[in-house]
Amino acid sequence: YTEREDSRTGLSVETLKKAISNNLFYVQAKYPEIATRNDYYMALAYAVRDRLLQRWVASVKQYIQGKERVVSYLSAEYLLGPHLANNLINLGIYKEVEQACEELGLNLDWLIEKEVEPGLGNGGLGRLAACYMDSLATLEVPAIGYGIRYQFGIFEQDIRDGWQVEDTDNWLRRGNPWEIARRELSHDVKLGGHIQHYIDRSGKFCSNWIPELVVKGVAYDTPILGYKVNTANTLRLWKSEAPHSFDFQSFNAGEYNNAVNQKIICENISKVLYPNDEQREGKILRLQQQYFFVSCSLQDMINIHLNQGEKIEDFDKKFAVQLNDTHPAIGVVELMRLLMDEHLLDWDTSWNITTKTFAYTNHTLLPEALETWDLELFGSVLPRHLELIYEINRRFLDFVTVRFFGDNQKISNLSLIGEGKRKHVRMANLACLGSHAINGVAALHSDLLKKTVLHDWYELSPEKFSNKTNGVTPRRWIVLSNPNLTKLISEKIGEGWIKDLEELRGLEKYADDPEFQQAWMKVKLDQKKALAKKIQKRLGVKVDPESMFDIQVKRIHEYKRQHLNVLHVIALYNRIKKNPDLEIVPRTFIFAGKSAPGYRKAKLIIKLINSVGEVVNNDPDVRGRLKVVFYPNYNVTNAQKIYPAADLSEQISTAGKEASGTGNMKLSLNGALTIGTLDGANVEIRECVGEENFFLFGLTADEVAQTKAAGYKSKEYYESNAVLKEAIDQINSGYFSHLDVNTFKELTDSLMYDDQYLLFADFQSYIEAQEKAAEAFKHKEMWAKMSILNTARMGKFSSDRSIKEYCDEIWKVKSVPVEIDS
Ligand code: 26V
Repeated sequence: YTEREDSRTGLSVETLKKAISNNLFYVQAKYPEIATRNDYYMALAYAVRDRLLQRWVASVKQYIQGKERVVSYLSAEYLLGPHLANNLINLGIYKEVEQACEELGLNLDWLIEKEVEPGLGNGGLGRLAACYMDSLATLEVPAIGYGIRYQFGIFEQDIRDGWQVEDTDNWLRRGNPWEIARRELSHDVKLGGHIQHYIDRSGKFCSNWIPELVVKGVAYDTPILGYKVNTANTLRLWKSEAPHSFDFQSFNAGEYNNAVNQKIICENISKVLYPNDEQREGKILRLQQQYFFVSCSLQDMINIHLNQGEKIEDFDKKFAVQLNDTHPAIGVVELMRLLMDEHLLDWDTSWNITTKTFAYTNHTLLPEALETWDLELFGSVLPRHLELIYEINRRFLDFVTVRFFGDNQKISNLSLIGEGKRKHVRMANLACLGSHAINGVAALHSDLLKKTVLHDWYELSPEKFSNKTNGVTPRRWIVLSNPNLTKLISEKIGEGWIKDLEELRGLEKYADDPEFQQAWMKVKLDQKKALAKKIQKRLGVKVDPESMFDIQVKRIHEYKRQHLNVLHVIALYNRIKKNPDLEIVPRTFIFAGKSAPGYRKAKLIIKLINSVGEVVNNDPDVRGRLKVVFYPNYNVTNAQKIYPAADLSEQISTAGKEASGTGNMKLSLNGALTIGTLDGANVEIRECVGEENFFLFGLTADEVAQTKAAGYKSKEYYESNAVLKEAIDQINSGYFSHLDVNTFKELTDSLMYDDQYLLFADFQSYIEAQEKAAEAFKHKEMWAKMSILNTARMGKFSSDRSIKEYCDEIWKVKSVPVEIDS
């Protein structure tokens, strides 16, 4: 051991103690008597960071020397969750740090809870990116994640008078010990302006983009460590700034205000995350964000490649670039521009490199979420790219016209430019054309892509299509969030499952063992007690840990049908009201999730949940047998506390609408049973855990389509189902809204006269499945067995499995173990 290694890399309790104390003094400039909780958090975080840096530098060094292909994951969102505890687990020093803290008179949990999580994503898509970064590092695959360092992440949700209220997420206000600002590493990004065309001396046709504005992107790196390996990959997020040069120009011209304005415009680009998932907003700033981070990232990759002494022609051999939905799809055109305008390659060479580089993952079938940009707006931000898109499209349509001669509908469907009221650029078409591989995120979703939104692309190039079912990282979603379950599992089958989740199958043989069942249910009960405590503290609602914890946590959206769940609550409540002595399985309904700020019906659903809760929770006839809780500000931190406490997992979207879902996986892994439709990954979860361990209900995706085609009238279901009718009438009567009959009108009207997500059609089937769940819950041994089997059979849904499939089938990359020289 050298001295440096000892104090900054050593992993013994003694060394860790010394490191924390040193950091308190030398980083925070404090001594114990005056140190705050945050000072101690920072002191510990920097001690952990030192240990990360050792691995990170070794990883970067190894990659620079090597010739291996690197994965470049382009995503506008990363929903990482808090770093500290995760890094302790992946470093394998949780116990040591716990003890070091104790000996310093500190409580580790208390410090862990101090961390403000980076909420740089909306929901499933951003969280998937985070799980994939974890798995890439754990599988020792060289990878860089590229994205945006939003100054403000997803808003914080508060509930006032039952309504969602948004507050800005100022996550950086106390500093961020997990990032390394690379001030020296930046790229310029042009925006707006016009194009000059000229012919150079050799007779070559050339373009010169004269921008209206140049923005500088500065790299901020966060090391992402794998589980008990030396690999630490890089998450490189770009912050937008004004370039150093221009304020001088304006100053000289005496245009002070102009200079300040320009600076603000530049800084605005990475200021805030757009909070609408699954809802398009044609905002110029959003397009600028997308182009900004994609251009920085591609310039960065080209730099890395050329700095290794490689030829630009070999770019696709160095990088496999994955487009996380269409948000970074402009990268297809940007790479063409960089190769042709900056590196002077010809068209065919450039196009060949581009299509070998990119692959595209689609994350939604909802037509309102498919990104398009108004052509005029697009041209005003990216004039050169619009030219290139015209040329890409011209060549493509020439080809397609021959291939599908006479089928004008198909040809116009495939065009990169959509006509209609206003012309628009279609980002999904651009992503498909510019990629060699296209995938959906669950078997059903990938299938539906081929049949519906991407049907014409499938007919054109069927060989590009595949499925990559999503997965989640067991490190964060079991080891970190459910330590008691982790301990119980490892006592039985060892620790191998943490890196090879299929090993959970070893639990199957204990599913009937009464002792194991009891231990299993004890862990569950303890988690429920912990959550009940939080609920009491946060909301002042007392819930019974022995009751069934019936949980629906996810973004609030009509297609996810939180209001169907509410209708079930009302049905149970009315049953009790009619017969207060009824034997009923006590339930605690827990909801959590954010609504897009401008999505009125989703906000009304939140209000409805809270209004029904207010009535049900306080009605003496209910005698506490039903409780309804809306847990505010659903984020990674809160999710980690909620999943382990779930008995029943609500996965009740309209079949054909949820691309995959990943909360469904986390809940089932933590021993919850699922009540769900045949949608997204539910289909595969049910196949794995066994149909007898899954409460299925509702129309299939095919039946949904048929029902709609046959002229679905929701009102008919309302007329013929007394329980449903009573619930809706009751909402409309003002029963849950202090007699105001208008509060929920927009919501109930849309159900009665439109109901595009078929709540009414699925209502009866849902109620029956809920009855089966209640019946099963009464039989404690049976429930325990089903719960154990759920966990035991969920091995497939590790993100390690997903990432292996991407590596083998799409990216063609291998693992590169990292050596640490000591
Ligand atoms: C779309 C937009 C539109 C413009 C404004 C900002 C914004 C942000 C995100 C999105 C895409 C949402 C798509 C998404 O999150 N899909 C989810 O992806 C999960 C991971 O594959 C999957 O499990 C969920 O089923 C799917 O809804």
